[in-house]
Amino acid sequence: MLTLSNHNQTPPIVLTIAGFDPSAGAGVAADLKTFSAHRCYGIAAVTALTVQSTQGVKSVHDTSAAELRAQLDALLDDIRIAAIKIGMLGHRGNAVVVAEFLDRAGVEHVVLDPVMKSTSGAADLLDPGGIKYLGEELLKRASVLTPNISEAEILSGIAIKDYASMEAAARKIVERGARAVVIKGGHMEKATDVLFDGTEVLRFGGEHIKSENTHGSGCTFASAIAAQLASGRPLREAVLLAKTYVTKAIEKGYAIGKGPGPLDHFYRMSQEPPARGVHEVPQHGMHPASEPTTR
Ligand code: PXL
Repeated sequence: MLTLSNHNQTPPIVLTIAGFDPSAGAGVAADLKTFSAHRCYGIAAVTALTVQSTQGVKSVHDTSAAELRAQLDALLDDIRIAAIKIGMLGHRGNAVVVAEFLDRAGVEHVVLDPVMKSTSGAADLLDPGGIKYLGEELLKRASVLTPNISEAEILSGIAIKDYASMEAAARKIVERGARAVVIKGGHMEKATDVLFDGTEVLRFGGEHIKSENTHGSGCTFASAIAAQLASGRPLREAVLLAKTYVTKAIEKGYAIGKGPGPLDHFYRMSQEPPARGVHEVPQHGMHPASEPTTR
């Protein structure tokens, strides 16, 4: 008989508050895969159902503020959350619910990815009232914000053309109340990210990878930072490790449909060959579930 142990260690639990992408490249699905890849347990509250394939977002159906609040409260009542990642919110009502939730939850690590539009630019993933609220209220409740260039321009009011203006925008976003910000330079020439933690500006250089399969890179980066913070790493180290992870996952991304494919969130699993015997025919004495079924 198999005896289950109640003494298995629970990993850090990370909550994503984001939209659902049925093609599983971005949003909640990317976040949960990222948490798993970092040996964290992921839970999710869904802010919107998007209808999309690899070919783009076709429509967006926001969760109501009351339904989002109910999801969050049910989780908070039950589970100890080590870190929170916030992505697509959809509308102002959801942004307000999340701010109130953060005040109640008292979770130390909060990564806010201020998602506004889909990368193709075709779909609005946050309404104008939500953008205003995020910039005035929600950002004050986050440990770190992870805007891309155009989101950083909107949040700072500064046009970004080079590293000097990127740094100025980072400083402005902290001045507006964020504790820290990392502006993603993925669309700049050298893919350099700029981190300002209120004390020091740090640049994280990167290789610009020529890849079609980049859908969900932003979600993955923010989620990797959340997982690293949940695992006890300080912010600078968490950002550096997340950048390394997302770069490699992009490099290993693959096509699944007609449009841009997802990242390989589990590239680390294929780095080492499986132990001998793992994939062989079950032998006597193995767990009954691994016995072949005969039909
Ligand atoms: O990458 C931004 C993003 C976030 N969340 C969801 C999305 C997208 C882009 O398509 O669909 C659910």
